[in-house]
Amino acid sequence: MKSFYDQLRDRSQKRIALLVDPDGYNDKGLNDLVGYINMNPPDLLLVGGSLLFNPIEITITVLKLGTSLPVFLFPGNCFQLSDRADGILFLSLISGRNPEFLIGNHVLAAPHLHRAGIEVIPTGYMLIENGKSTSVEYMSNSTPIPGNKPDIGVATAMAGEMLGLKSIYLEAGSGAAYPVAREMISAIRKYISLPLIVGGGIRTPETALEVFDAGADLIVVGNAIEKEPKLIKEFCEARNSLNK
Ligand code: 1GP
Repeated sequence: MKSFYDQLRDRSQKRIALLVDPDGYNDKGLNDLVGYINMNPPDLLLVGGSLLFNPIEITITVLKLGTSLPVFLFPGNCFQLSDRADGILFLSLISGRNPEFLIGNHVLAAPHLHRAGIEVIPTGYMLIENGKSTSVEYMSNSTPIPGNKPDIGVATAMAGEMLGLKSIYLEAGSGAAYPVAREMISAIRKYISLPLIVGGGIRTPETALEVFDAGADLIVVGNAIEKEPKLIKEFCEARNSLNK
């Protein structure tokens, strides 16, 4: 079977990841979500968050038992590891200058990932400023790239590709007022050949289409579906309209 990265590097297809925050769903909510996922499957399920109160294991187990989608870790720190996941977005926070999130947590995580044998996708994670402070900015103690400076975004993403990272994730922050600006996404798309992941503040299928059109290969939706799980259908229909 193809690894998820093999699928992602086929950039002829647009894809959707659903971010499932273990603190965002109760038992019933999570079971209902599984039902919606199976009716209209996204391409990937991500589990994690900047700061978690609930264990990720339960969320991962419910998603693995209830769906046939790949379940990947999207870890806010090295406490969010699990052998039960299919893989991990191994995030290096290249927009910041905090060594703990560039390499420190990775050293702690590496032996666990090696033993677990799950798929690892080395990902350059770039926080893009969007007008308000976000949890990820505070928790990572790093400064985002100014949203109106695509040149800094381009240079950072280029450096990530030159360093050998396998994908770039542009993050406006969960619950962001606006997604990453079109100018930033399209400027970066022009200069890198890696799969481009974009998340944060994507609340409607219309916005998803704009973000895809700007150059995203995979979009990540969290809050919007947490609030209204039925929206999965509309997001998937938007994706399908581009993959015909
Ligand atoms: C956050 O990019 C993800 O890490 C998703 O953000 O919750 O705003 O959709 P939202």
